Amino acid sequence: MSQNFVNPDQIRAWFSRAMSDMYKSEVPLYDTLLDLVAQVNAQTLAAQPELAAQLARTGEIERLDIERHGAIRVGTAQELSNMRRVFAVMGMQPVGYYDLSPAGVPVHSTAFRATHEASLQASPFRVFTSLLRLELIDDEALREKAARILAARRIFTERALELAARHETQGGLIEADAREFVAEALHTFRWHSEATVSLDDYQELHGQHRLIADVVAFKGPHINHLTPRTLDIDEVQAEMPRRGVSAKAVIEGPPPRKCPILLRQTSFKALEEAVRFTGADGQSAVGSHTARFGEIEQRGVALTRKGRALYDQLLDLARSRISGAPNEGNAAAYMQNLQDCFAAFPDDYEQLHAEGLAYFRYFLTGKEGADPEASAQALIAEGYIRFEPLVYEDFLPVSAAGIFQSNLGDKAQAEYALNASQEAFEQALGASVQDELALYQDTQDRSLAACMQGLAAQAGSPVAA
Ligand code: OOG
Ligand code: NI
Repeated sequence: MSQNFVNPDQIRAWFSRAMSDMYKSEVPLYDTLLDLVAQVNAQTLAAQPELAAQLARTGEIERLDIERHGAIRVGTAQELSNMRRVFAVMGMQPVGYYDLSPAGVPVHSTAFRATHEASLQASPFRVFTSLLRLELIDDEALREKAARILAARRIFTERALELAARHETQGGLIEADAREFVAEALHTFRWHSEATVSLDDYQELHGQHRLIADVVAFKGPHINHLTPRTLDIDEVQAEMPRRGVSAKAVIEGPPPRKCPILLRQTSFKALEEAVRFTGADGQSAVGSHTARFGEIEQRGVALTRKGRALYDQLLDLARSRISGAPNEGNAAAYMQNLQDCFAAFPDDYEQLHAEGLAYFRYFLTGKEGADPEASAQALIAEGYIRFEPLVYEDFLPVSAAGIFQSNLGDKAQAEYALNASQEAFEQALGASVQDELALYQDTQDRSLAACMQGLAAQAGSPVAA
C-alpha cells in the first residue's frame, strides 16, 4: 500500500462539496434552503444549550454543516454495479435494502454511505440509489423499448471508470488521480436538458409511470435532490412558504418529540424544466420534465430491531386511521394521529436505553476510581460512563415512498404485486448490501470497549483483548 493514497473519506468530502456546488448552480432554490437551514440550526443551538452540548459531545456539531444526502435512480444492473465501484473509491458501501414497490414506485434501493463512525464523522455524505424494475412494467413492447434505450447509454465517462479500476488494482488513488476522479464522477450526476428519446417516446414512458420516463429518457442519473440536515424540521417547514417555497403537506416519519428518533423529512415540489427531445431528420421538439426537488431532514437516534418494530407498528396504526396515504386534505388529522399513536413510544433517552429500543455511544465522564471489573451497567449507574444517542444514518421505506410520490404527482400511484427481491437487487449490484443494524451495534460495542479499556488503563491493569 502506497503511503501517498488519499484517504477515501477525503475523496468523499471533496465529492460531496462538488456535488453541492453543482446543485446550487443547477437548482437555485437549494441554495435558499441551505441558508434557511443554517439559520434555523443556529437559532436552535442558541435556544437549546442542552442539545448543543449533546451534539458537541458526540461530535455531530462538527459535521452538521457538511451533512447532506442525495438521491439518484439508475436503469440497469450494469449501471448499478458500476455505481458501486465508483462510490467505493469514496469509501461508500451499499447499506440496507428498500423495496418501494408496495407503495406503487417500481424501484428497489440501497443507500451508499460510509460505515465506520470515524468515517461518518469525516463526511456523512450518503446517496439513496434506486434501480428501476423494468420487470414491473406489464406492457411488453414498452418494456423492451425501455431496455433497448437504456442499453445504449453510458452514464460514466471512460476516465471515471478507468480511475475506479485503478483504485481497485492499486488499493487507492494518489491526489492528482483522486481530484480528477471527483471531476469525472460528477459528470454522471449532472442535469442534461437534452433527452435521448423523442417526445412521443417520452410521453409513452411517462404514461406508464413518470419515474420510468425520468430514468429512461435521459443521458444519465441526474441527482434529483440534495438534502441538508436541520435540527428543527417543524421550524423549517413553517418558514418555507414565507420564503416562497411550497413544501410537501406532511412531514414523513415520526412526530415531533423531545428525543428525536430515526428520521423526519419534508420536501418541496420539483421544478418544471425545459427539455429538448430528439426528432426524425435532426428535428427536435421542446417539452418539459419535472425531476429535481429539494428536501430537508432531521435525524434522531438509531433504533434497535425492537425499537424499529415498535416504530413500524405505531406508524401503521397512525396511517390506518386515515384513508389512503397522507396528503394535503388529511394532513392535520394525520399529524394528530401520529402524535396520539406515538405516545406509546418512550420519549426519554434513559428509558430508550434501559428498554433496548435505541443504540447509543458510550463515553467516559472523567470520574476516577472505577472498579474495572464492574459491569457496564454498574459503571453507568455510578457515573463513570455516560451514553449519548447514536444518530440514524439510513432511510425509511415508507418515508422514501412519500418523498417519491410527492414529486411524482399524487395521482401517479400504480399497484404492484408485493415482491421485495433483495436477492435480485444484490445480483444487479454485484455485492450484498450491509445490514445497518449490525453497523450500529458495532459502533455501540466499540464505544463501550473503548470506555472499558480507558477505565482499565486508569486502574493500571490492562484488560485482556
Ligand atoms: C428518492 C426518494 C427517497 C429519501 O430521502 O427518503 C429519498 C428518489 O426520489 O429518488 O431520497
Ligand atoms: Ni431524500
